[in-house]
Amino acid sequence: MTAATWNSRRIVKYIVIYYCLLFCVGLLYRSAITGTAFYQEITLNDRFESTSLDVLHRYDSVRRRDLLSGLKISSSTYNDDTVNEEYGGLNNSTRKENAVLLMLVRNWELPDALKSMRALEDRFNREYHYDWVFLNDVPFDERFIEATTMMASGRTKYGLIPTEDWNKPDWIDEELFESRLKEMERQKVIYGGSRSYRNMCRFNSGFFFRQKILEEYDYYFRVEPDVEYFCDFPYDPFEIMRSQKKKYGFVMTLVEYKATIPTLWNTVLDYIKQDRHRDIDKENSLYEFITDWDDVKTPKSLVQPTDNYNMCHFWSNFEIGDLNFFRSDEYLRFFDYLDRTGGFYYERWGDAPVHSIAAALLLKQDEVIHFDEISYMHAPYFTLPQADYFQLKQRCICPYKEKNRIDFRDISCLNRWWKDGTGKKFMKETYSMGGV
Ligand SMILES: Nc1nc2c(ncn2[C@@H]2O[C@H](COP(=O)(O)OP(=O)(O)OP(=O)(O)O)[C@@H](O)[C@H]2O)c(=O)[nH]1
Ligand SMILES: [Mg+2]
Repeated sequence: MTAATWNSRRIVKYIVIYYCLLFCVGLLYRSAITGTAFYQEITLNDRFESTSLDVLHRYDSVRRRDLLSGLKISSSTYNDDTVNEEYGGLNNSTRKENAVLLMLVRNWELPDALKSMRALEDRFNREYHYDWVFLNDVPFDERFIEATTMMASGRTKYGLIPTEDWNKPDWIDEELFESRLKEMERQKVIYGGSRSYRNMCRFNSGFFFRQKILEEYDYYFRVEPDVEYFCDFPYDPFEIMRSQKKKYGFVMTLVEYKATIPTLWNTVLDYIKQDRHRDIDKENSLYEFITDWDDVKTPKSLVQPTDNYNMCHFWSNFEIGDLNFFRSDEYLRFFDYLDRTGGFYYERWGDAPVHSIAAALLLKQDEVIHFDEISYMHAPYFTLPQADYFQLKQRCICPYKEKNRIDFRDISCLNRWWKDGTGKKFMKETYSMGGV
């Protein structure tokens, strides 16, 4: 054997040994990793299980599962009882208050109406079975009735709004109205050129509570199509309204577009003047909440103080109210005075500022409630309980970006509510001691 052959054999041998070693080290490394992973998996599983067991019954009392009486009909289920006509409905009801879930809606909004219903049923009503009332300015079609009935856990009723409660009154000057519509459209005021939107706002301001179908109820919860409730309700808000003698409840408060209500406040001031303290008691009402200009994190630049209304209002697409407040002579007098000016048509007064100003003038401070613990989304804004503890306890799922959470945005009036309403005691104390 030549020296060269011997050398090359040796090289081959070393290479083989090198790769064998590499393979063995690889094997050892892999089993070490999987061993650790396996070990980690076991301990993690244990930890998950014990955490899960730990919380399993922690919130039983607040989740009120004990009140669940059977499956609601809108659930996907194999339970034969759900097709039994005796099943569900009022016989099985745990509802306690004389209250109704109320939706003004158009037939073509059915998918969005179902979306809102599904969320409210799942998060609240499936445990209470409150009635649903649907209102429309044209008759509901069969599909709408069928699908909403199946989605509801309580009774469903459908009301056709009389034309005199919906349409523009005869005394509105047609020419003036036309020119205002065009002008507001040109100025790109939101819904500025819409006739039906004006009918809707006037109806929601002065006529919804007069509908025959609502006569039997004391409280209503307004629901719009395409809204969301993404945490469990921690209580029955109707029960809170009755037991705490509340007349108006809200979740969001923000500033209104000035362009939609240029003369509303002056009209309100005229009303206050002629009222001569009959209905309005500025001291004990929420007058301060809507006229206060202190800088409580709502930059003044957002709203020009051309008059002393600070534009704060409760966002009425969510509202829980006492129907008897709206039926009262005080409210009717207020609404009629505004209505006679034609502002619902010549401008585009929304039901939100109208309800809010009425509540602020005619109710006592503690008759309005901020439902702090209820989550809600109406595009583009949402709100949800602040504390992480409540978000967990109420099983919140919030898919939205924090920037659209209204409460701490510049346009929110929540800070003002905390100061001037029945909000946070510390805000009142801080301001009464001379500011922050
Ligand atoms: N029956 C009926 N309902 C209407 C009409 N216009 C609006 N509504 C309902 O009135 C409520 C308010 O209307 P929206 O279109 O949601 O008005 P908004 O909340 O100010 O604006 P967006 O939700 O941003 O469009 C909703 O429940 C609508 O379904 C209408 O012409 N007829
Ligand atoms: Mg809406």
